[in-house]
Amino acid sequence: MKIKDIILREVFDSRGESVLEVGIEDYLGHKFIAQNPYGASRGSNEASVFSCERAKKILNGGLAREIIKKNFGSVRNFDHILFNFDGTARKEKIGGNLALGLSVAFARGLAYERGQLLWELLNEEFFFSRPFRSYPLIFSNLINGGAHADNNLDFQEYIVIVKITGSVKDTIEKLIDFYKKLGILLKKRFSKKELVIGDEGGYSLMFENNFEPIDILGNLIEKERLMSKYGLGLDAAASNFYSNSRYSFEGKRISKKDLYEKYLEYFRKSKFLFSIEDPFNERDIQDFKNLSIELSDKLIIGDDLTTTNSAAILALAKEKAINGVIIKPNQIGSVTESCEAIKVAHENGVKCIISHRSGETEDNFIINLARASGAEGVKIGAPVRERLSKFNELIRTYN
Ligand code: 2PG
Ligand code: MG
Repeated sequence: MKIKDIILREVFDSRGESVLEVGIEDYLGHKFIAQNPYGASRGSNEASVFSCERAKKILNGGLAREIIKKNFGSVRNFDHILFNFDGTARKEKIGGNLALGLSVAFARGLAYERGQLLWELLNEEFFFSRPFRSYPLIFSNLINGGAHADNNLDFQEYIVIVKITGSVKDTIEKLIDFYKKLGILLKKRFSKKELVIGDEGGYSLMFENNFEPIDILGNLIEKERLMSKYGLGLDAAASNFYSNSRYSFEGKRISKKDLYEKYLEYFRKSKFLFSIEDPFNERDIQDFKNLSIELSDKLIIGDDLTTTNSAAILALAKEKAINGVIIKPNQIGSVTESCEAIKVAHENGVKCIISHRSGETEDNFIINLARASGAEGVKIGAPVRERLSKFNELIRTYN
């Protein structure tokens, strides 16, 4: 694909924060757009994020010259221009949001030129045209806490993990129904007329303690007779309630040992709890390892811990600190590196959950990445408002 022009725009995400939109134009006048999401709780090793103004300066200061009027035959070739121009681990020279925007927009253009769907192009180039037939599990965050809500929950996300059975559309319809029933139940339980919604569409209320949402969700799963299709997961995002070697938990400052005991208690008490993401501060690898040994039949997932970085995923997989990983393309800043991260994870027995961010855009690239790579999960928030766009893309992409 030969690129005629690059257009950068400042647009807004689901939280009203400014995000960069990248457009690429070919010589026939077709435009291919990418918008990157942004996260409220970010791992410290994530790719850097620049303002639109700064991205424009970088583009005009030499990067555009490397791209415009040039012909690129693969996403990898295109991305290598970005890597060579940047040369830093966290895209500190060009910004992860500019890099990923260019990379995704280019992939869209190349797919169009070849008459392929985006996921087909990615599957062919990065996953050896392996025909993945399985559906991903849907990780849908129905109760929000931590940095995503204004309530007393220390954990960031209470997630239902849904198996797709029958059609994708029917599965989503049932999930929407479950989400609405949860709303009715919470209104009654807390005597509220209206419910506050957190960053990812989940309900945000003052609960009795950090376990109560798990209990409420578990009871609803049983009431709705969804035991064979629904599980539960937590994203503790524990770096956010960690400081000076202690965790702030239900108003107390507790040790990692106490937190570890809490997790064991929760997994014992809830027969539906199946996964936990970032259970400890992102630097405390030994604690991830201990939990992985103790809960060997559960999914212990890295996110802030791994930041979609192949080397980190490999090291943590080898240490058996995780058996699941969150893949967020904007944490690393290119399509090629996101695909590499998935490949490394899969080669080392780690399951991949391709994830949205708390500040989302209309861009549905992540669903295509999941389909292309045979990812085991997609994490896309509650089935409501702007998050529905990802659910709709699931219907389009997997049917
Ligand atoms: C997470 C994400 C998405 P954020 O921590 O997993 O749910 O949140 O985008 O704020 O990092
Ligand atoms: Mg997370």
